[in-house]
Amino acid sequence: MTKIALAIAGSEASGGAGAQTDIKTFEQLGVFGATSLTCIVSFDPNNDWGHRFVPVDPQVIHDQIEAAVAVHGHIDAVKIGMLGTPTTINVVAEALKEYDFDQVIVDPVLICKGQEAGAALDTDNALRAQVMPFATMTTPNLFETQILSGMDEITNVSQLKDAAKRIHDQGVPNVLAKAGTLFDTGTALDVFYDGSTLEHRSEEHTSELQSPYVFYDGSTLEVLEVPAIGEERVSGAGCTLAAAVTAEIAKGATPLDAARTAKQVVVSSIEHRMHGNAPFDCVFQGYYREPALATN
Ligand code: PXL
Repeated sequence: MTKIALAIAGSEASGGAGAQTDIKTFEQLGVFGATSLTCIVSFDPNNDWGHRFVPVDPQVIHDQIEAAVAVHGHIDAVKIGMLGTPTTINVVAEALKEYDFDQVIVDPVLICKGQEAGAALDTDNALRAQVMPFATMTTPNLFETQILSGMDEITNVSQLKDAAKRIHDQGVPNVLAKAGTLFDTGTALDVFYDGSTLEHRSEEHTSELQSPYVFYDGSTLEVLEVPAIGEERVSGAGCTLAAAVTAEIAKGATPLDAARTAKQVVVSSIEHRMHGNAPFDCVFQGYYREPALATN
């Protein structure tokens, strides 16, 4: 039976990020997508592509979640994307309590280009206190990982592992902490941690970069790495990753397998990115094929 994922996320008009990206990613992975829009973002071409941000009325956010649940009866996994304001976080947290979803993947979008850093602090505190307790998995980028873990700096894999553990210890069962390309390793590098004890696999950081590979250091952490593509950061890569994780978990994948697949989806989305007039490109998920389908 077709699985259903609900994105509680912001609209981003260009289609390169936010809820639009979420639904496209769900669809590409064979999962039916529903949405509750939390805010409307439109980049401003006359102001350095800054974000024009309009929050959606809290009651309307609730109504959308109510409608999606009522229509489908059961939601297999929920993805939380950009919430934007403490008021929005409040209503979403209430809904998470009310509907008690089995799987809640939180992409803790703290700050977007064009948003005030001061506003991010309120959002950060509210997100951590009210939404994180419902997360079964979270996918913070490096900045968000630093904020959530409370660490002063994260400049290498060992610190990233430490940060992932700290976020896990705050109560999130599965953590995918993303450095992406920011460690200048020539790879996109993320750390997965679920607190479980896995069997020992390898002492060494082997360098098999054609597919995500497992680096296992005798503890319970896995480093997932794929080759970096291009020099520029591409809009929507983080949304795509979290949405792909959500779709895979909706289909019953383990969080670690979901993370591995999601990295491949992001690779394909970046390879097939859209070039336009903005100084950033937009990911496109439309060319990704699940391995089983790709051979047909
Ligand atoms: O990529 C983060 C993000 C998430 N959600 C919305 C956005 C953005 C970045 O632009 O606009 C709605």
